[in-house]
Amino acid sequence: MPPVTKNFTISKSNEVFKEALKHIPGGVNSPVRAFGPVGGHPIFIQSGSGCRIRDIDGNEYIDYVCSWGPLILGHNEPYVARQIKAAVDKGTSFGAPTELEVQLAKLVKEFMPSIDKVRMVNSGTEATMSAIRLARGFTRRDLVIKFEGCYHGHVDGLLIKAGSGATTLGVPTSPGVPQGYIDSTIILPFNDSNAVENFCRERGKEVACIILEPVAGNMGVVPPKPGYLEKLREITRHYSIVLIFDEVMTGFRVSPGGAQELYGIKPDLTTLGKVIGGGLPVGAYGGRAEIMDRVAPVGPVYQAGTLSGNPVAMSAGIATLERLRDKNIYKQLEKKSQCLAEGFEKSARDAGVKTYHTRVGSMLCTFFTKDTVHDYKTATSSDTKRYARYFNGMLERGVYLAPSQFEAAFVSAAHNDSDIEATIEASCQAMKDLP
Ligand code: KE4
Repeated sequence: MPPVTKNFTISKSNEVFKEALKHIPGGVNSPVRAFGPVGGHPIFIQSGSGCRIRDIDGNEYIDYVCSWGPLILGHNEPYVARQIKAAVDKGTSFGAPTELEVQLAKLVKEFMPSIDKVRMVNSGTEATMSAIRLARGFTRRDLVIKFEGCYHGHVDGLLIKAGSGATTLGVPTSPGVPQGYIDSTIILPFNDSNAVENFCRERGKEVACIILEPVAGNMGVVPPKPGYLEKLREITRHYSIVLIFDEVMTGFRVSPGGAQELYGIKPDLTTLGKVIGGGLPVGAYGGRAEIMDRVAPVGPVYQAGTLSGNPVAMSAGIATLERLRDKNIYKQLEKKSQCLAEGFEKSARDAGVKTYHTRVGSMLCTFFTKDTVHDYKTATSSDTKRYARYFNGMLERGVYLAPSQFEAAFVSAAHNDSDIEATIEASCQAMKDLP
């Protein structure tokens, strides 16, 4: 790994960014890509292959964003790419069912036995929005409990004390959310089952669902405390509240069967995204047949989508999950992710930088704080300016991390040992360079 890429320049990216600003709000199609919080401008990517991406200035980076999680197999994985191309040759969309949708549905059920039936949509946001409407329709209750710092996409009722870009940009509760939504969304601290118990003791019978990221990945990575998920399952059973695991990020990521497999908890509904589409736009929600059979056309809860189950996107998802049947992939991911996390931790310690490190499977985070991080309050105690300097130090050394302290780094099957070593070396130098 070169100490710092000598002629590191992003002049072409800056030029295109200026042009983009004229046509697209903030020059980006998703705020968290904007680089604002890390003090720069977004770099425009030309191509990706394996674990590396190249920008339009010709700089190459080892990529730990991996499209924010979908690319667990890496960029342009040959089998996935072949299947996408073959699907395109047969036509891109029919607005009618194809066998591919049935194939992907069966694969999802194979990985996640808690899912009796599953509906494909086009994003994680659509999945969580639909799951909440379904939970409300099924229980005929209005209240939704979510947790501070968890992010479930830009659903009106959930953009309250939300994580990811909402926190990064300092607007965890978005303007434009009607008071009615705010009143029916109860925000509680993550990892605090007493808070849930106390609320439900008073109003449990009004609560339609509890939705959470079983491993929070949008305030940085914050694992559930031992017993936390079990307690939520117990409380939701007691009050007949629908328990929704938002596994858009953790699904097929922290283990083949996601967090529900890793922690042995069976939610009532699961929302999925990212990996399920293998880099193409796919979301899904699924769970107990008794609940899912309330979805139109078989039930009254309406949800629809022009491109839901799109054959090209289905092909990408099927190819990805077929490859993920090889459990050795997860063994390798665990080994490489552990090595990387230990390397990050050592690089900070050797440089005398106060950090706190978390990891679940191949999603990990370095918090620039001396606190132990277990919820939104401790996560946001991090020094985001220090993270920004570290981010840029890594970028100039050819390592592409999330341009926000409140995101996860993802390892893919395409990262090999030398990539991990090079990343750790870059981290040692970037940490030493921190003022
Ligand atoms: P999408 O609508 O972006 O496909 O999924 C929304 C979503 C739902 N649930 C969880 C747990 C999620 O992490 C997400 C989206 N994650 C962010 C990154 N933390 C997507 C990146 C972005 O917003 O550009």
